[in-house]
Amino acid sequence: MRGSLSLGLATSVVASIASAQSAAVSLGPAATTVTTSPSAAPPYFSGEAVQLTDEVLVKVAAALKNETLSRVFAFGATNGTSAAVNGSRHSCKVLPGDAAWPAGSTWSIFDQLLGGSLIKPAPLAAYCYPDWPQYDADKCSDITTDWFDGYFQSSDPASIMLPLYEGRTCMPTGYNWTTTCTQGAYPAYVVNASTAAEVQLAVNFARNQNLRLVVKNTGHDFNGKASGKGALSIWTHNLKDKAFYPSFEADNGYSGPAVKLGTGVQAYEAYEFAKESSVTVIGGEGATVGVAGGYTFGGGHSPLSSLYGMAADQVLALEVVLPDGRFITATSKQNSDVFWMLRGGGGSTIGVVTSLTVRAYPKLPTTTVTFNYTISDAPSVNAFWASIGAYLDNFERLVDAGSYGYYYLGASSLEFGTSYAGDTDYYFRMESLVAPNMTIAETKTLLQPWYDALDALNISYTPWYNHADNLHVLHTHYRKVLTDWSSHDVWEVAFPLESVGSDVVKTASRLLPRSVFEAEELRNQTLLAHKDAIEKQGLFIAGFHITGTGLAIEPPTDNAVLPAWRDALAHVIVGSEWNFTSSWDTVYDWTLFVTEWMDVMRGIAPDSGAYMSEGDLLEPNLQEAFYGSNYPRLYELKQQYDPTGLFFALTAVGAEGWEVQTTDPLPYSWNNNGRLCPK
Ligand SMILES: Cc1cc2nc3c(=O)[nH]c(=O)nc-3n(C[C@H](O)[C@H](O)[C@H](O)COP(=O)(O)OP(=O)(O)OC[C@H]3O[C@@H](n4cnc5c(N)ncnc54)[C@H](O)[C@@H]3O)c2cc1C
Ligand SMILES: *[C@@H]1O[C@H](CO)[C@@H](O)[C@H](O)[C@H]1NC(C)=O
Ligand SMILES: *[C@@H]1O[C@H](CO)[C@@H](O)[C@H](O)[C@H]1NC(C)=O
Ligand SMILES: *[C@@H]1O[C@H](CO)[C@@H](O)[C@H](O)[C@H]1NC(C)=O
Ligand SMILES: *[C@@H]1O[C@H](CO)[C@@H](O)[C@H](O)[C@H]1NC(C)=O
Ligand SMILES: *[C@@H]1O[C@H](CO)[C@@H](O)[C@H](O)[C@H]1NC(C)=O
Ligand SMILES: *[C@@H]1O[C@H](CO)[C@@H](O)[C@H](O)[C@H]1NC(C)=O
Ligand SMILES: *[C@@H]1O[C@H](CO)[C@@H](O)[C@H](O)[C@H]1NC(C)=O
Ligand SMILES: *[C@@H]1O[C@H](CO)[C@@H](O)[C@H](O)[C@H]1NC(C)=O
Ligand SMILES: *[C@@H]1O[C@H](CO)[C@@H](O)[C@H](O)[C@H]1NC(C)=O
Ligand SMILES: CC(=O)N[C@H]1CO[C@H](CO)[C@@H](O)[C@@H]1O
Repeated sequence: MRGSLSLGLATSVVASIASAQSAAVSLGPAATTVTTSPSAAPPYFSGEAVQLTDEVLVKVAAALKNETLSRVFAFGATNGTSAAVNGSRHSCKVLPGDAAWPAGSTWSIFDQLLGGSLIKPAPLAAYCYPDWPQYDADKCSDITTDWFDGYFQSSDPASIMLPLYEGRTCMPTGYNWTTTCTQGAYPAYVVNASTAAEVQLAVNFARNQNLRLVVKNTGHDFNGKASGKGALSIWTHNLKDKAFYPSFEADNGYSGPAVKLGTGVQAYEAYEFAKESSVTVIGGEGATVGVAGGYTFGGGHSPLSSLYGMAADQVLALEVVLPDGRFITATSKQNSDVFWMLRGGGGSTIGVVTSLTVRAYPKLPTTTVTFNYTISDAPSVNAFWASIGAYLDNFERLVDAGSYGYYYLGASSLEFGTSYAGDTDYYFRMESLVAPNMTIAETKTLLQPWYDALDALNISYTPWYNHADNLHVLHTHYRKVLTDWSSHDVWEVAFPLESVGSDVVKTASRLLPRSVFEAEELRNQTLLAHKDAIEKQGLFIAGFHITGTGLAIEPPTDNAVLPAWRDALAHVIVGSEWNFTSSWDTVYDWTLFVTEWMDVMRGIAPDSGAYMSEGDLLEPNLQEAFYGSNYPRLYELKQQYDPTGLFFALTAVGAEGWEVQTTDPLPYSWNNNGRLCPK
């Protein structure tokens, strides 16, 4: 909707505003450029210096000459005052078509105050449907080809990586189970944010108009948390600034190298930047994940976690737009409760983060190992399963040496997923074992006891080793255009791009603590659980040997990371799968099935928990499993800072007070395709 702009974004204040009700006149962006810098945090990025203030809103009001309309953009009552809490009443969020839905002229004024960054998104696959104005057979063919590519999905304003949770309402040709395409839980409007002011304005507008608000960064969330029917979405993808500080003094006493990242920075970009700066930053294995977004807020596990801990442990400062619309800096000394909550308590809770500053580590030489074998590489089914037991027997040693392993187990294929009950083509794949700070020779020594066990079982396997002087990246994605393979960064060889965009998978997960691996009986039960899932149930497993307490770093005690991470040696994701033509009945059955089957893992580790960012929407006692002993404080802060319930996402803090009145034949809150109402 750019084009109605009369003033550029650089303009410092709303100026030359005539009556907004007269159609011929355009407003400028409602923003001022501040010249101050936050204290104890790096300077604002240029977009962060462009802010919405009381003074700006006074000018907006003067231009609008309409008290009612001006109030639509006003800041909320200051957080945490009891008056605000007492004054708030939760009610259903409005949907397009409701009498209370903002008029077209109001959306237009909103767009002008944003400087033209409002988008009315169509589902990405609308190109495939003749009844949509977007219909275009060539583009349909392109998006069908690219559908499972995380780069492609993350660059769309509204699309999410797990369309099951928007209601699978508009799948591309070949992956569609109906002949129709509808908006589903893709948002009604998207703010393509490039300044703090735009985020503040969107927060105020959504709160004052009682709209459902979502924040989409990349859309990777396992439960589709970046979607919502009829929502206004804040799209943070283009907040891509980066800065390196060789020696940064943080409020928590840390002194050393740090990197400041706009929240839209994805893992591959953070790694490239770290490599250029000759440092290491902590991020996940998925190249397109929002490393400065939901990933870090939910805790964030990394191939370096067994050495340096969780991503949330690395954060030194945050810039945040709170639910009342105010833009603040959060550190261990300023707004420390916001700082605590956003390091492990999850995204979509008490604000929209525009950037974070994280500690950086020296360049680290690293070895990776990849190998696989199938049932045909084993002399017998028993030998195959004994080999999996041999891996579990080595978990404690492997983690205690600072290594990380990402494995797949299933039937039918070497691919992630694709298991069906009855298939017997069992496979094990060590997608990537990462041995930071080790040579290939040291890594072989570390793995020798495991190899000895595989050899004794006559399993045939061929490990592929890579070593580089740094962990970072030029990702697989660039393989298409790169011809020079001499610089073997670990990431590009060890972490092929994972496929996204599927609506045929449902997962659940469990963290297994050290005590499980120290007791032979529990280790045996863990092996039997793996075996049962694959052999009998038609499930698949994607698991990790990993811990949240790094060898080299004491974890901070003042963040909201799920405590179960600290003592974990394994994070095991179990999934069920159906196919592109499956009915809702099938989806229902398999969705519930994996939740129920997970009782086996819950029974093995009853006092542990599950990782909220790769967890089960239907997890029993979800608050305890995902947040542990932090939950009461998280809940209290959520109520204090967000008394009107502006921020909502399935499974997020406070979500249990709401329900999504799903229009699909599923129980409420099984996806985002319905009206959001208080429960
Ligand atoms: C292929 C793949 C690989 C993965 N690999 C890993 C891994 O190695 N380690 C790991 O720990 N996890 C991993 N994950 C899980 C990942 O951490 C979560 O999906 C996480 O939610 C992604 O955050 P995002 O910002 O990229 O995604 P989004 O879906 O856009 O956001 C996730 C949640 O955070 C909120 N959010 C995002 N940005 C902001 C912001 N700026 N302010 C406020 N709220 C915000 C969103 O509203 C949403 O609720 C992976 C997921 C996938 C699909
Ligand atoms: C002021 O704005 C409100 C909300 O947009 C609108 O309903 C009302 O008609 C406006 N009043 C005048 C006098 O234009
Ligand atoms: C909040 O409301 C309750 C009940 O109406 C009242 O007892 C209490 O005094 C109010 N608190 C404040 C600070 O206004
Ligand atoms: C998928 O959509 C196409 C139109 O793009 C349609 O021709 C086809 O019948 C649909 N498939 C199913 C199973 O509904
Ligand atoms: C979003 O805004 C950025 C500028 O920040 C611009 O480059 C991009 O084209 C916009 N995207 C869409 C889909 O409008
Ligand atoms: C890496 O190894 C070197 C030499 O063995 C050691 O001095 C250093 O502390 C290690 N670094 C980390 C982060 O473990
Ligand atoms: C492995 O192979 C050797 C030689 O082929 C054989 O003697 C041994 O019994 C086999 N062991 C297992 C566990 O299959
Ligand atoms: C599996 O391992 C074999 C070597 O043992 C290798 O040739 C093959 O490419 C591997 N497959 C995958 C999918 O990595
Ligand atoms: C564990 O399993 C092994 C192999 O099946 C068996 O020999 C052992 O007795 C079991 N241990 C316990 C404590 O159940
Ligand atoms: C999809 O799954 C259904 C059962 O849910 C099955 O009947 C059908 O054959 C499967 N289709 C394909 C293409 O595998
Ligand atoms: C940013 C901000 O206004 N934070 C305040 C929120 O409310 C708490 C408690 O009332 C204050 O301590 C914070 O300073």
